[in-house]
Parts: sequence; C-alpha cells; structure tokens
Amino acid sequence: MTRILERYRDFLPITAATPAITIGEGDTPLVRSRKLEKELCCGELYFKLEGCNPTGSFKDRGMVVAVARAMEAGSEAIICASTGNTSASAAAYGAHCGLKVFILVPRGNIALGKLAQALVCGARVIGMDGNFDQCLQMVRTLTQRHPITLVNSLNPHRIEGQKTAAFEIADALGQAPDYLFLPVGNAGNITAYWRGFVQYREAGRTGNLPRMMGFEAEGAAAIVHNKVIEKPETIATAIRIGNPASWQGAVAARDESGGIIDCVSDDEILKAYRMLAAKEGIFGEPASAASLAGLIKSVRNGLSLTNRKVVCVITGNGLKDTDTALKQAPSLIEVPADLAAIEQVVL
Ligand code: AN7
Repeated sequence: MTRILERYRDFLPITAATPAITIGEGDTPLVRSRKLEKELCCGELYFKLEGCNPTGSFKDRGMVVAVARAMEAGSEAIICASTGNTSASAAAYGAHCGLKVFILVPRGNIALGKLAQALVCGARVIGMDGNFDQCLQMVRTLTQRHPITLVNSLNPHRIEGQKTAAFEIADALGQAPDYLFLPVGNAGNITAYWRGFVQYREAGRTGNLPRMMGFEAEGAAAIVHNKVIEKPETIATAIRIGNPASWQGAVAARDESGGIIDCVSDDEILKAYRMLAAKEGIFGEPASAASLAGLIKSVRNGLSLTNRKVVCVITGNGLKDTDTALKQAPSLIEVPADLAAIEQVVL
C-alpha cells in the first residue's frame, strides 16, 4: 500500500519538489467492535487504530507532511512543544531526515514512553517548569526569532496531513460514518478530520458527512466552558491543554457538522480505557479513551445510535504510558518455580 503522501497527494500540499519521505505512516486498521457495539446499541461501531502508526500515534500523519515541506524549504532544524506524542513523532521524522530536533515539554507531565521515544531518536528535549500552553507560547516566540521550523499544528501542513485519517475511514466504509467520536486536546485533530470529510464530499468521494463528537478532559475543558483554563489537570496528560491552538477549528467542526464538544471525567476516561483493553483487546493510551468515554456518556444521555455507523478514534498506543496501565490493571500474580503453585492459579 502506498503511504499517505502518495495515496492522497491530490488532497495534500505536495509539489513535485517535495521529498516523498515515509516511515510507514497511515493505512491504520478500522476494526469492528461486535461486543461494545451491542452493549451501546450502535448499528455499527468501529475503532480507528491510530496507535498503529510508526511512532504510535496519529501525529505521524501530519508530521510526515510538515517535515517533508520543511526539507523542501531547506530547513535544518525543527521544534515543537508537546504533551508527548508530537515530540515522539517530530523526533522520529527529524531523525529520518537528518534534521536537528528541539522539543519543549511540560516537566513531569508527559508519559515516559513518549519521552523515551524522543530521546532515543536523538532529539534535544527540554523539560520546562510550566504547562503545555506555556511551552507552546515559548516555541512560537522562538520560531519568530530564529530560523527553526515550528512543527506544532500551528504549522498548517500538520492539519493537512492529519486529514488523511478521514479519507481512510471514508474509503474503508464506502462513505463517511454518521458519527465520529474523538478526544480533543489542542483541537488540531478534530479540525483536520472535519476538513478531510468536507473535502472528500466536495470531491464526490463520500455523499454524507459525520457529526463531529469531540471530548475534552473535564479538568481541561476550555472549549466546553468557553474560557481558557489556566491550570489544566487530567490523568490523560496528552490532552492536558487549557488553551487549544485550533479552538476556532473545533467550534466550526462542531457547529457545521451538528455535533458536540463535551467533556469526560478522569474516572470516565479510565473506565473506558480499561473496557477497551479488557473487552476488545485494544490498548489505547488514556487520552485516546476519551473518545469511547464520550460515546458511552452520549448514549447514557439518550443519544440513539441504532442503525448508525459510528467511528471512535483511538489516537495513541497504550504502551506509551505503562505507569497508568499498571495502576489501572489487576496486579501480577507472583509464584515460585513450582508447578503446584501455578496450578493453583490456573485451575
Ligand atoms: C493520544 O502531542 O497535543 O486535539 O503535543 O496525544 O489534535 O491536540 C497530543 C494530543 C489526542 C489531542 N490523543 O489531539 C501533543 C498533543 C492523543 C494525543 C490528542 C493528543 P489534538
């Protein structure tokens, strides 16, 4: 299968001079969930497994475009602020292309797997005493002063690349779903999906458009409350963001699609996180589970999805945050090297 830069080049800001880089992004599975679809009374329920991208999150779709365009422009260095996944992705694509990569993260508030990814790829990672929103402000200022390419989603090529997930879903289903559930942090992804579906309809590749159902974490629900959250808090560190950069894009996606932006509590996120793994075998990271938590909440609030096609986006891989996993899972059963002891557990 050709990768997104080639497969969707007609929809992307790609020129003949753009290097066709890839480390295997896109073409992620869309998996039908027979069990949860029954429990939640959905006509059809699918999970889009974005954790299957090369660095384990959807960020690779936008990063491959942003980095390819940076290469084309002759850039030698890239920088981003990140709650973790953007940094892992920037570090990987930057390494692949021989760029210098600088990363600013909120110290103590990113999952260790993501930090490990960025460091092992050779990025210069700076842990700042401050939250993501403050990190983003710093890199904006830095890139205005120095010739370093910003690869946060303020870089329009990021959103352009992320649209391709919407294309893949519509291609797999033969149309857009009726509802798309996804987590909202900095709000780039909901903006990208909406633009993707709209462009696909204009191109005649789907007849319908989905309602966009975005979910922030309750302690970081700026869009829901229509105000900046100065001190965002949530266990889902990926979406611990109080002043989303694509705020307007998210509001437009909601209003134009007839969808909603709501929030889910950490308890609801963790319940959905465990459920997704234990019932479906899908290990997403906590922020990813906000989409399923939102679906559960919506159904409980009376949304009827019978006869509807529903897609829940699982944005990142659970392996990135094993600290949270081990706290949420049943504990390890320890035994001596003794058959009888093991039989006691198994029988
Ligand atoms: C797993 O990596 O913002 O609403 O700096 O890692 O497009 O921000 C990550 C966000 C959802 C939210 N799920 O997407 C970053 C960063 C996962 C994420 C989101 C993120 P946006």
